[in-house]
Amino acid sequence: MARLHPGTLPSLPADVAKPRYDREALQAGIVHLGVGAFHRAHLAVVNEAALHASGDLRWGTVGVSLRAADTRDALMSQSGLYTLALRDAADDGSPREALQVVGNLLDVLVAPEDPQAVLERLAHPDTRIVTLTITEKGYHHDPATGALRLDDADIAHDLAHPEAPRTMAGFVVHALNLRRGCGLPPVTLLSCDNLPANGDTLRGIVLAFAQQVDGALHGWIDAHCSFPNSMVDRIVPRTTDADRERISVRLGAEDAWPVIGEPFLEWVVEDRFAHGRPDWAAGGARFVEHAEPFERLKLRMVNGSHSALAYLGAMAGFRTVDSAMAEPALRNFIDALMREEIAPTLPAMQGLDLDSYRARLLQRFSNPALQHQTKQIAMDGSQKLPQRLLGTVRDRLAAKQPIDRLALAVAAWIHYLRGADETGATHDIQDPLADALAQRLVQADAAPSIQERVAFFAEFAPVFGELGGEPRFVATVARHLGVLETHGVLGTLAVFDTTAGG
Ligand code: CS2
Repeated sequence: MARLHPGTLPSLPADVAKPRYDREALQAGIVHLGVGAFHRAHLAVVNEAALHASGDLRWGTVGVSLRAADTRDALMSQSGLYTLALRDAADDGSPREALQVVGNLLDVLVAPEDPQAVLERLAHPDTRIVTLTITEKGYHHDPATGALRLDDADIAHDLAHPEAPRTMAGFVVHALNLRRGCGLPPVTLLSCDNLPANGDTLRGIVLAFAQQVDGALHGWIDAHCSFPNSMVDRIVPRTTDADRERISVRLGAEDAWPVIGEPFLEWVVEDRFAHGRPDWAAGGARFVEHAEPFERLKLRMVNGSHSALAYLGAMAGFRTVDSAMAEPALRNFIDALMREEIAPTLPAMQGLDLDSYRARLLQRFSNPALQHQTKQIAMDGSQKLPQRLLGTVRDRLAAKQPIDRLALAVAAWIHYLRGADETGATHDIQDPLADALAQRLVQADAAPSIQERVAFFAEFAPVFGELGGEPRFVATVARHLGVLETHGVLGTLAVFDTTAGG
């Protein structure tokens, strides 16, 4: 079978969408850091629609992998082309998928192989926007406070090696220094990661790094670059070999690196761009003055309940999100978590009906065609819990409202950190703070009671901040962890309403 390539585009089946603009004439106005599946199933697809709608060919993308070479190796043999497969179930329950070949990714650079090339691309006169999906841990920040960790070894390395950085902060700041030195215009830095006030967080990190490099550079970035906040939403499970095979058969050409997503997509972006932007509204993006309420809504409802479902589901032995959702006790718990504990913390928003938002979310989580692994969502919990669950806990504690369901979700994370589910199957703890967390758990085990164990664990400030000192939080998590350890997930949910009260 021939490889997917510009030459194979004309012979693709008629029901596969493909680029309709002049790819050869496309310039690279966007540099995307973290060119993983999410970027290719979300931002790049909206950008593709903008190219189709506007014909403005300044907005091609150069992707950067900050770690591995696999995406570059697969995609450059396809001249950057790849397939997006949007999957859900038809009315009779059978999986269906719509295919689109996306063309605006022009090149992929692998930062560890050639950091200089990445710096040059960021400092290129054509570059106007730098978008980021580098996941929470790519920011090298303290998850509880959002501040850059200047004691981090990679950050220290990047401060000392402007010519060969390793981290996002190092690349961005040293490249901005080059731009400033050459008298080039500033850029927009657009974080599309699941962080609260992601633009403000990115700005704080970039400025903190710049301050260490040069006070005048700090001032230039502060005055000229923009950092819009944005909310992104689309469920994108990891692509499997079965996906690759099925998609290649339908294309009649081999695609080694397709991406899978749900049909649903949202992107809400603050309209503050330092040097122009594509017509992303044509691809479904919504431009607003303040994205923070949308981010809060999404992080708490979508990601908070996703993480709760992932830890509870994985511990009960459910491999996928939809199989966990098919268990009535779990589905009812997630529904009640959103309805009773998360939704009441959200400010009213014009045009938003929280009940339909929740109902649609339950449906999205139940999509059987995605096969989204609970363990994929369970990773990096230390980086995710603060904005997904703990902010909601803080708000409810302050309002003297019950936190039982949120506390059970936190307890499920601690339960998961044991490294084995309730069927006895073991799992690795993938988390940048895995070692520190494991050490905490071992030390906590020496405490005489579960209450004291949780109290000691919750003193872990990078995740819990000051929450570890809140007696009601500690007591409620401890009570639910005790029940989880004795009765398991389904046993806990069966008696949940009788053990609640915190
Ligand atoms: C998920 C998110 O892996 C995870 O942690 O919760 O990737 C989630 O699927 C997206 O944020 C949905 O927009």
